[in-house]
Order: sequence, then C-alpha cells, then structure tokens
Amino acid sequence: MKKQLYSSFLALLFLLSGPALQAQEQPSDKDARMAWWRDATFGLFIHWGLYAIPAGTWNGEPLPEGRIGEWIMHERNIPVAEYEKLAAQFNPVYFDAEQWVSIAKSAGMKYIVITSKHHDGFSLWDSKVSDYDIMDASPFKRDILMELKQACDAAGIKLCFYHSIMDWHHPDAESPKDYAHQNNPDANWARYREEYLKPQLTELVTRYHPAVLWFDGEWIPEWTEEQGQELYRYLMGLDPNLIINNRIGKGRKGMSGMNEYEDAAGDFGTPEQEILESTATMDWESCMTMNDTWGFRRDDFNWKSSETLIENLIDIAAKGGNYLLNIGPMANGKIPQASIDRLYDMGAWLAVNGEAIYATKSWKCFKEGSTYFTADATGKYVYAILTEAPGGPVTLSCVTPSKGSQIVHLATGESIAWEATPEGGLRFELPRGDAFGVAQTVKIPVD
Ligand code: FHN
Repeated sequence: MKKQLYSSFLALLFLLSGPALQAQEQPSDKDARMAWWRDATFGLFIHWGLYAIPAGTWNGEPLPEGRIGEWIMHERNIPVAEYEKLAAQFNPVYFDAEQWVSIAKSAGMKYIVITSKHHDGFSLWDSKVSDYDIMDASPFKRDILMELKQACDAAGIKLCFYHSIMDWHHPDAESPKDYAHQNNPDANWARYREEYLKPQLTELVTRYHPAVLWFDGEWIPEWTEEQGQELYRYLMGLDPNLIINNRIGKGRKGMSGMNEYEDAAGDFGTPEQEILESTATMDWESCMTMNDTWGFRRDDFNWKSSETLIENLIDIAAKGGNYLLNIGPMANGKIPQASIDRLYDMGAWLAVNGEAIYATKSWKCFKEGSTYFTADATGKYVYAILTEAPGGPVTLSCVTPSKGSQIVHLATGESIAWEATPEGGLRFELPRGDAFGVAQTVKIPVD
C-alpha cells in the first residue's frame, strides 16, 4: 500500500511538473540546448551486448541473410531462461574504453550513442534496479558505461545512451500482441514502467549524465504517446540540458523516422537506414549500419565502402541532418577491423574537409549534379563539395561568389581562378591530381 501511495505521489508530481516544464522552454532555449548537437553532425552508434556472443548464429544455424544480429533472441524464439545464460559467458577482456573513444575521435565523430539496454533487457551498467546487468550477471564485472563516460569526458566526446522501452526479459514488460517471450499472464506494464524502466533511466541520467537519450522499441501497443510525453517531462526535469529523440513517444513515422505530428514528444527525428530526400523543418539524424546488421554478425561482410559512407555524411550534412553511423563490437570487446578501417578513412577526409561539415547549415540548394552544398554559420561562405572528379571545367549555377572574391580549394589551400557565368553562377577548374580523395571542397565567399 505504501509503495502504491508513493507511486501515486510520483505520478501526481510528474503531471504537475510536466506542462509547466514544457511551457518554460522558448525556441531560443531549445536552440541553445541543441546547439552542440547541431554543430556535431557526426556521431558513432554502438550496438553491443549479449547478442554479440551468438553473433547471428544459434545452435549452429545462422540467421537468414540480412537479419540483424541483436534480434537473435526473437528471431530464434529463445526462451528467457536459455538466453540469459549468455550473461555468464560475456567477458569482453579486450574492451578498452579509451581505445574505442580514440577511434571515434579519429573518425571525426563528436558523440557516441551506446546501447545501455537493448530489447533483450541486459544492462551494460551497474544497475541497482536489476541483477541482469554487467556487474551481477557476467564474469566481466566492470561498469562499461562508467568507463566509457570517463574516456569520453577526457577526450571531449559527448556520451549518449540508447535505451529500449521494449524489454524481452522483464516479466512485466511482456508485449503479448507482438513479442510474447514469457507468456506471462500477470505481466503488468505500469509496474514495469514505474518500478523498472523509469528507475533505470533515473540511474542513467543522475549517475552518468548522458548528453542524449536515444529511445527505441516504442512501437509496442503497451507504450503510448502520453506515456512518452510524461517520461520526456520527467527526464527533462532531471536534466534540462538533455536531448531526447522522437522515439520516446509514438511520433515516429515508420522508418522515415520523422514526426507524424507537430507536437510529438522528442527533440529530433530518426530516419533509419535512409537519408531524407530534402531538408526538413525539424532536427533529424539518420542512423545507419556499416554492413547490414546493428549487433555483430560473424557472417555479415556486406560492408559499405568508405566512399559511400563519406558521401552519405556529405549528403546528410547538405540537408541539415546528423549522421549516426553504427559499429557492432565483438563479444571479446574488439571492434571489427573493417569498421575501424572505414572510420579512419572518414576521419582522414574530415581532417581536410571538416570545415564544410561541422557547424554548417543547409544552403538554398543542397545539390547540383554530383556537387553538394553547405553554408557556414555566418552565411558568408558556401562550401561546394564535388563528389566526382570533374576532369575539366566545373560550372555551378546555384551559388554566386562575391565580386572579386577568391575561392579556395580546401585540400591544397590554394585559391582557384574562376569566372562568373551569365546565369550568375561560376566556372572554375580544380587543381590537377587525384591525391585529393573521395570528394573535394571549394570554399566560396558569398554576399
Ligand atoms: O529494433 C531496433 C534495432 O535492433 C536497432 O536498434 C535499430 C537502430 O535504430 N532500431 C530498431 C529498429 O528500428
């Protein structure tokens, strides 16, 4: 009875604080809160947990091609009692938080989003609310999230947490319509939400201070927009600087990831495995895999090329979005070399051309032929990013350089001769040489 009274008191508290809290934030306040995230543009997604042990194969049978490794518990309908035995095998002895953060930083990434708890319910931190976590259930007994937090703080990288609302392990979180893993007739969603989901999120926010909470698994019928709105208010009450994605509520329109309606809960849209066709009126971040799976699969070698990954980043930045690019570390704590190689290639490109990506905004036209455009925050410069070596004069029509100005080739630092075109654009030739990598940027002063 006492616990119920306390829960009702909490519920009343959340209700009272909610509307007031939302009413307080002015657009300028939200701009200030989102500023670092909008400037960051490029982040690392990490899907890591017990599913890295089977790595896409269960009882000797691989998942069908294209199926995602972190869903193996559901794909193979593995009973909870069977799946949770993996915890006793999870001993990632090669895990090195500083090395992981250093790789992300070398890639030119400004933030890391790691799965604190994926759908399988296993927690990668020392949770006081659960024993199904890295400290109590595994031989590793180290607080992975705390080690990453310390490494990120030291490196100036923002640490963010993915957290699944759907939970295939907790007996009260049964979603009989979609994901009946325990056939628990006594499943009590409100009890899971109030006595497990929220307390775990409170631990994460008050102990690890993540910059972003990246929710997922919100599509189950037990979760409602109202619950999402209320949770958003509660979490913002814990930390008003938090940024929270739109999967905290029900606003996500399928894989397009953008809000179906204006006041859906959450601060940014989450297109998945796709790039928007154009710019958008709301903040958005495209999350993508490097191969076909989020969680590690030992048999998935369908890696995107570094060129494709770099052009994805350019395309997204030109449309005013962020790129959250995923890696799936192995059960031993190592990151697949194919992922590392691509991250280093992206970092090398950004070391030369990052000025055209970070803290930029979209230009009045984001693409002309195979050339993308961004603009610097002051609006004084436009960056033309040519994703194909032209092999001759380049003519661009949707940017008019300031009269008599110098346009600069970022890869060489050289200014390039140019001439105005009758249409108000410009014509120029890039310096010869194919040593300039995937895409070359020309910085153009504009009025
Ligand atoms: O079901 C998850 C999936 O495992 C993965 O975490 C992706 C990443 O955005 N989100 C869900 C599918 O939309």
